[in-house]
Amino acid sequence: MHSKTTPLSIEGQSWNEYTLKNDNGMSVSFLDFGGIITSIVTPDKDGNFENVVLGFDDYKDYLNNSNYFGALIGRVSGRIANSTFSLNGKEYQLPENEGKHHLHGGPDGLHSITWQVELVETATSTGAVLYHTSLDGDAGYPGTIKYKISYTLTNDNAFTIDYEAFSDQDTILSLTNHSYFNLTGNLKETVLNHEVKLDASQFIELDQELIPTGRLLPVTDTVFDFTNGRKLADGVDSGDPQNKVASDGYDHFFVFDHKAEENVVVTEPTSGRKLTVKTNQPAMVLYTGNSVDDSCTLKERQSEKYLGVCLETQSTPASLNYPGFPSIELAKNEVYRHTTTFTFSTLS
Ligand code: G6D
Repeated sequence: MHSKTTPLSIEGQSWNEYTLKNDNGMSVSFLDFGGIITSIVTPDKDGNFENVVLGFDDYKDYLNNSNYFGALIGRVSGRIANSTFSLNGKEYQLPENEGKHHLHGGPDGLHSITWQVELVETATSTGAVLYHTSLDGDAGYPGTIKYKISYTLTNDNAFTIDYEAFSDQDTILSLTNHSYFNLTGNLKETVLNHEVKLDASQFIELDQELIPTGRLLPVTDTVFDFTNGRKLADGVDSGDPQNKVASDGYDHFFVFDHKAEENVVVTEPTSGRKLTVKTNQPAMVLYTGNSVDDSCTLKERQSEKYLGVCLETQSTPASLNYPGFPSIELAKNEVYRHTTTFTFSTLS
C-alpha cells in the first residue's frame, strides 16, 4: 500500500495529482482540483493492468470539463428545474447553466474548486480526505457547508468514496462522482457491449429537457429492465421514447430496490473485468455518455459517444417538486452521509 503526490502547474494554477496504489497493483489517481479521478488502473482476466475510466490527456482541459469527467458533483447532482427551489417558505434562484435549468451545482460547482487534501494510510488501506468549506449563498444555495470526502483503496480492489457534509442552516444537498467507466481497458471500444445488472424495478420518466416528469415508470418488459442483466447497446436503437429523449441511450435515475447483494454489477466480456457497486444511496443515474462527442483528447484516444458509462449514486432534485421521491433536504446540524464502494474483479 502506498501513495504519491505529484505537483502540477496547470495554466498558472498549482494542482496536485495523488496516486493511491494497493498491494495487488491496482491504482487510483485523482486531482485536488474537483476531486477529479484521472485514472483507475485494474487487471483484466489475463493480469494486464489498464486504465478503466475516461480522463483528459492534457490536464488543462479539466478547466473546461463540460462532461464532468471524473469530477465530484454538488451541491446538487442532476437538474434543478428552472433553477429555482423553495425551502421553508423561501424561494431560491440558482445560476442557469443548461438552458433555464441548473445542472450539477452550476458553473462554480464542486467540480471546479480545489480541495484541501490529506493522505491517510492505515494497515488495510491507502487513501485521502478532501476538505472544503462552501459559504452561505455560494452558487445561490443556503447554508455554510463543511465537506469531508474520503477516497479509500483497499487490497480487496475496492475503492470507496465516503461523503460527509454538515450545514449550519437547513439546505439541500446531493453529492456524487461523475467518473465514466470503460472496462475494456485503455478505452479499446465503447461501453455498448458492457452488460449491466441493476437492483432497480423503477426509474424516473424524463421530459424533452431531461427534467423528471414526476412519474416513476416500471422497468418490466422494457429495455430499462436491468434486473437480470442487459447490454447497454439495447438502449441505443430501442425506439423507446425514453431512450430517444436521452439522445439514444440511458441518462436515467433508477430507484434501487435494495433487495440484491449488490446494487450494480457491470461486466465486460473480452477483458473479463467486473465492477460491482454498493451504496447507501436510494438511487443512481445510469448515463451512457450520449452527449460525449469526438472533441476531447483523452489519455488513450479521442472521445466518442458511448465511450464511458456513469454510475452516479445519489438522491434526486425531482423531490423538490414531487412528493414521494428520495429527498435532498439537509437539516441544520444534520450530517449528510453518502458512501459508495466500487469493487473491481475479474470473471472467474
Ligand atoms: C448530459 O444529460 C447528461 C447528464 O446526465 C450528464 O451528467 C452531463 O451530460 C455530463 O447533460
